[in-house]
Amino acid sequence: MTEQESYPVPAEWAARTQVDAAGYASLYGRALGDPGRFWLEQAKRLDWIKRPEIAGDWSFNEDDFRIAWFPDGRLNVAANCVDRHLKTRGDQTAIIWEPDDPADAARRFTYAELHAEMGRFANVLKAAGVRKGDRVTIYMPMIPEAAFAMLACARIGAIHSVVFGGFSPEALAGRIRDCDSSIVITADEGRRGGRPVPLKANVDAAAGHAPSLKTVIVVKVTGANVAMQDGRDHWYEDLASRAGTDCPVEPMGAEDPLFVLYTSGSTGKPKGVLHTSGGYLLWAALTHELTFDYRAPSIYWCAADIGWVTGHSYILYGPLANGGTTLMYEGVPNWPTASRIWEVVDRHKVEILYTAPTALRALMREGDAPVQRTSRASLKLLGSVGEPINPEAWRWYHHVVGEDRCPIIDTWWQTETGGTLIAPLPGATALKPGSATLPLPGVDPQIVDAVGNVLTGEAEGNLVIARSWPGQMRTVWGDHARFFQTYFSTYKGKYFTGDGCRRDADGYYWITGRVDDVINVSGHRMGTAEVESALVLHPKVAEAAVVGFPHDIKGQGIYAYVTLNANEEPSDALRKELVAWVRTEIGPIASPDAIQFAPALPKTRSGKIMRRILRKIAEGDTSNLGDVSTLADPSVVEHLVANRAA
Ligand code: 6R9
Repeated sequence: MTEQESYPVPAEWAARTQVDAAGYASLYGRALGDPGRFWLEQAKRLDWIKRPEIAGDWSFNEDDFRIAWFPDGRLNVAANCVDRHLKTRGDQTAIIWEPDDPADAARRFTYAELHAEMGRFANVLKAAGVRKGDRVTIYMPMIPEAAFAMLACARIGAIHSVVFGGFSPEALAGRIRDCDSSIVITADEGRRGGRPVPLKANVDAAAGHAPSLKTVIVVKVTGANVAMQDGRDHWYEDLASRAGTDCPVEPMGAEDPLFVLYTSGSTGKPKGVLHTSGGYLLWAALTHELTFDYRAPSIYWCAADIGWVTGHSYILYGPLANGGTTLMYEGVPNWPTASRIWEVVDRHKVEILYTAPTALRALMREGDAPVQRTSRASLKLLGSVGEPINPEAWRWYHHVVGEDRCPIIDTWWQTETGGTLIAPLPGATALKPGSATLPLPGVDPQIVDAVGNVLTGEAEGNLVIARSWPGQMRTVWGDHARFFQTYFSTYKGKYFTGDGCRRDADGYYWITGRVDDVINVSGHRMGTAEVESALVLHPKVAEAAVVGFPHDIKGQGIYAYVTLNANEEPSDALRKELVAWVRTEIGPIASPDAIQFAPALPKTRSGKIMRRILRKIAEGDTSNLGDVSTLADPSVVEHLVANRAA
């Protein structure tokens, strides 16, 4: 339906872009045509201690399975993100920090200041006994010290494992144990939406279940009175006052690990996704430049948390590798008011804003007025990441937020991919609301059916990537067999993304959601995202989540959880209206069999709807809902169970 709706590249973008449509076609062709040459050429965008002579060395086959990029190269990631800019950009702002409370002052760090802070933190870590290859767990709020700590690890060759500050002590302990880290960097408390987050207390609670933990470094943020255990806990301030700012760079192999990041536990035990140094940094830098047409020192804001891969690649590594100015925001999108994001945009003259559909839908629910009371004149480009963006949210983002002048860059990628794989380029690609559009240079997507036949032309099936790219994860920490098993055993010789996907007549890719979310109704395959998109088009609906449930005649029926806009009341009449609405939007095949009105949906702290729980409730199997501890608000589940649609 939306396939026909296309937004051409605006004239001013076509005129000033670094990569136009012909440029994209040429890059794409060269990257797949002569990858060795293309990638060695691209590698020049980094500063190498020893320049690589080998590009990719990989095989996705079981008998010679390996993934390496630039394996003979040596570099240091932190030196690439900071030191090399000192000569040309020493006085340029590297990081703008916007506090939770708008009444507090923002902070700015130039590249020279960032260099000193990173060096100081690195010396503190060294004095605490951290060596190359050691794992350092970072459990911090969104404060500049989180960035200093990550860069400090990279500088001395330690492997950081950032754990999102919203995770429970139990989840934190599991992640400390899994990578056997002996040190945690945290804060007394975090601040989000005007409320304190008891980070240090959570570390104390985790410590009992994490025997490897020997040292805790605590950054003072709120000054709350926290317990400090003698010999184990140290104030960062005290250690830093004894540390110098000069710290030599550790030369690293391109394939030495940079970080481990645990993927959100929607299914099973979280996996420690491992990324290495050279290929990852190159991919973060290249994709950040291409998808946002980024040119330093443009003010750029990725409103993710550093605890997610989006924060790693697109708050820190990509923008800094490109000599950019990156904004770090401590707070949440809707506090103190629904205008906050736009006020931050105005305050810092943000040109590029990158956020998630879930945040947009929440703000959309509050109407246009909170947006319209702000200027947003500085905005040039709007990005989206994390889930399929439903066309209604896309249009709102484009029309209300961007006033029809900012391209919407919908970036499809995963923790595993290190950076974006499928996305439009603002000066090259016509946009279609809801489509991540076309693959980036070097990315070779294929759509396969259930048994692995490659489907050509217009097609719908499972999304696989047929070749390695530099930013690909290298292993699951401590479990290489699981790495192969999870991603390379389903379709031989290919990386399986776990996502469903459709390619339209123009070759555009439309991610339909995780394939475990695909439902089969009377033999017809349907993306849950498709039904959800239809539901949220209804003027009274704020958000919807759709799952399959066993149905005697159809095989699977459609069960929809619907959150209404503020001030709307659930009723049987509205339920009927929504069923009829979906029938007209998609067709009778998509008619929901059950609609449950839900004041809120169960979401992980990164904003992903936990469908596993929704499926169980829909199936009436509520006796064992499994682990709900990673939910942002576990009480949502009780309400859903009590109000199950019959
Ligand atoms: C970066 C990130 C990965 C999963 C991925 C897919 C979904 C992310 C998307 C998208 C449609 C987009 N996803 N971006 N789906 N369009 N633009 O979110 O990583 O947390 O590992 O999640 O998120 O289902 O497989 P991660």
